[in-house]
Amino acid sequence: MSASIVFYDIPSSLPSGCWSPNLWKTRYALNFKGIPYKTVWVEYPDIEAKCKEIGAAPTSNKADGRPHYTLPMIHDLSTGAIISDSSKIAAYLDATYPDKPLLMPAGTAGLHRAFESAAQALITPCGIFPAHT
Ligand SMILES: N[C@@H](CCC(=O)N[C@@H](CS)C(=O)NCC(=O)O)C(=O)O
Repeated sequence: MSASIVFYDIPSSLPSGCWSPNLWKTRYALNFKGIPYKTVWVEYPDIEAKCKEIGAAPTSNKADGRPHYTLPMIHDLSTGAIISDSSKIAAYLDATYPDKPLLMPAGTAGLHRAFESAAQALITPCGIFPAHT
């Protein structure tokens, strides 16, 4: 089956190529659902330019109000949808491909949001994600 989804990931020198937990969430989601995809590797400093190039929306705003563009991002060539943010991508994949195994079974969206919020609150003070400039 040919890939109808383009998955934008950040490269590394690791054997797997990928390194970021945020990006792994989407790679895992695509693999779990069995949706064929093609990876396009985007170096960290090129993320904003690539997102703007393909017309992706920013995922948040920086402290000074400028738009903040992040990966993961997918471009679904069969629908034209361009989605950023691993949670939104997971919700999109379940809504668009409900015949594949569900990432968030019915009635569990709140549980997933609560888990993500709690995990983020624990991880952020560790300094893993410094404030962006
Ligand atoms: N909550 C977001 C976090 C996305 C995120 O922070 N991505 C980082 C890579 S791990 C990024 O693209 N940062 C680009 C930048 O800050 O310029 C998600 O899960 O997608």
